[in-house]
Order: sequence, then C-alpha cells, then structure tokens
Amino acid sequence: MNVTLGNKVVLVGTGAVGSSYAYALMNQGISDELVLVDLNEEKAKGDVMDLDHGIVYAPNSMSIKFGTYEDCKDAALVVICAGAAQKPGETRLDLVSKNVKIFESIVNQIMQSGFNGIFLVATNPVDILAYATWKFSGLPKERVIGSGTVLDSARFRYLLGEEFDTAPTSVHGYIIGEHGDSQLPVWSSANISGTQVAPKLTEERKQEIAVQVRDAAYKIIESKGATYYGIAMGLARITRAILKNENVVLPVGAYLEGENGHSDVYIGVPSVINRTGIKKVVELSLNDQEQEKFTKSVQTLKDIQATIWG
Ligand code: 6V0
Repeated sequence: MNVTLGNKVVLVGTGAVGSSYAYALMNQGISDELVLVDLNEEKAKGDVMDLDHGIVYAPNSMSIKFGTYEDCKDAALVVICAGAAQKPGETRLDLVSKNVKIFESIVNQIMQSGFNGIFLVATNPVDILAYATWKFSGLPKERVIGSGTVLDSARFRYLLGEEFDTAPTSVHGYIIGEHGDSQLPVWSSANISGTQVAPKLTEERKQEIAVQVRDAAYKIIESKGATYYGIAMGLARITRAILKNENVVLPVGAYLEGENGHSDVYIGVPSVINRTGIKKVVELSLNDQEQEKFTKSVQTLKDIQATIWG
C-alpha cells in the first residue's frame, strides 16, 4: 500500500464546515492526531483551543494542534474545506474560478511538504475542485476523493425515512451526479430491506423529494447562512472508512474511467472506500431515464472543466 501509514489528519480550512468536521472527528474518536491549518491563523488557533478543551470528555484522547502545510508531510489524510463559500442566490458553480485558484496554491504547498497520503475535498464546486486537486497534486485518482453526493444521499435517505417512518440507516438509496443542480436520485434501486420504494410513491411525490434534496442547501443557506453539520458528518464517515480500512460503499466524488459510460470527470457515485482511498467505483445499473440524466450531469461538469483546462 503506497500511502503514508498512521492516522494523522490535516484539516485545511476551519470555517463552518471545517470546524464542524473537526468537532465530529473528536466526538467520534476517529483519529489520534488532527492539525488545523487556515489562512486566518487566529481563527484556527481559537478552534484548536476550544476543541482541546473538549478532549477530556471525548471517547479517545487526541492531539489537536494548530499547524502549517509542512504538517502534511506525514499525514494519512488531508481534508480541504477552505475557500470562498456559497452566498445566498449564488450557485455552487459560480464559485468555480475563485476556488480553483485558491486550490492551486493550497495543493502545491501541500505537495511541497512531501505529502503522500489521501486528499478528501469538500469545498464547492466540489466535483470540479476534486478534479483540480487530482490535476494539481499528480496523485493517483484513487487517492483524491471528493465529498460528491455523500450529503445529498444522506438528505435523500433522511426524507425517505420520514416518508416511510423508517430509520434512514435502513433506507438504501443514492443521489448520483454533480453535487449541485444536475444531480439525480437513483429511484430504480432505492429500497428498504430489498423492497423498492419507487412503486410506493406517485411520480409527483418522487419529484417533490428529488427537488427537496436538490434545493436543501439553498433553503438552509437562506435560513442560517451556511450548511455545515450534515456535510461534517459525511466527511467524518468517509474519514472513518479510510482510516479504519472499512471497504464500505459510500457515495463520494470519484474519478470515472469508463464506469457508466463516462471518463475523465470527478462525480458523485457509490464507491468502495478503504485505506487506499477509492478502491473501486460501483457501477450502478441505471434505467434509460437515469442514464440520460447522469450523462447530462457529467456534461455539465465537463463543460466547466473545459472552461478551465481546455
Ligand atoms: P467559511 O466558513 O467561509 O470557511 C472557509 C474557510 O476557508 C475560512 O476559515 C477561510 O479563512 C479559509 N480559507 C480561505 N482561503 C484560504 C486559503 N487560501 N488557505 C487556507 N484557508 C483559506 O466557509 P464554509 O466552511 O461554510 O464552507 C467551506 C466550503 O465548503 C465552501 O466552499 C462551501 O460551499 C463548501 N460546502 C460543501 C459542502 C459539500 O457537500 N461538499 C456542503 C456545505 C458547504
């Protein structure tokens, strides 16, 4: 396994998402060592102090320190939540050029440290920034993971859980595609204990659920300015899958090489996650309508990629 051993995590970007992720890691005892890096050093130092005062009540002891990109040299995982955030009315894709430039600088500094681990990217537009991280880092595709549709799939499972009065952990289903407006629910395989849920819902209800999932971020941003707890839990789940070598299937942003007919794009698809990163993309059997929507979603991302990388 050609990745740095140990379970040190470096978090770059300790804003709303990053600090919520750090809190989730500490609460769940996933890693022994966490280093916080941010352009706003005072903010990161404040978070370190605040988190350190919680360790005594955490399930495991943990070292949480302020640091710099140098600290990435022996990190198993670098999680990037840094960058400009989505403003009310702004789409995730509006953020693209601003954040690609920020990422070029961040990823170059991380690679200069001698980093040889796995990247997990959350900053939006996350599919484009996972692709940018892969390009800028030169790491193999399996060692760059986007958060993809991990949050959207959680929202989907939550809503179906409410609909059928069943725990969301017992609802199995995926949102795939762009973490954004062109995403789609895979109704053909969404199930509770193996029984498809789609036949139990009207077309209208299915559409309402898909829209609620797709527009959830806009609603939360309108209400409180940003979304962070849901994604933080999703990032912590991916982190656990990596550091504990779980081989668990999670919807993440993965690089496609022919899966479901597409290549050279980072996009949300179910994937097997373990200590090597993305062990394998799970190719879903999509119906014609789903395949058509997925192709459109890929195209949306490729059109943006083309404006940046030609
Ligand atoms: P925030 O609270 O503004 O935090 C961003 C942090 O990044 C701040 O602390 C900045 O100081 C820091 N930062 C900015 N530039 C740099 C730099 N060059 N180097 C180091 N640090 C820097 O934003 P918030 O935490 O709310 O959101 C962070 C990102 O996550 C945004 O792009 C969101 O759109 C994105 N989200 C992604 C989600 C997903 O599902 N993937 C979900 C929610 C938000």
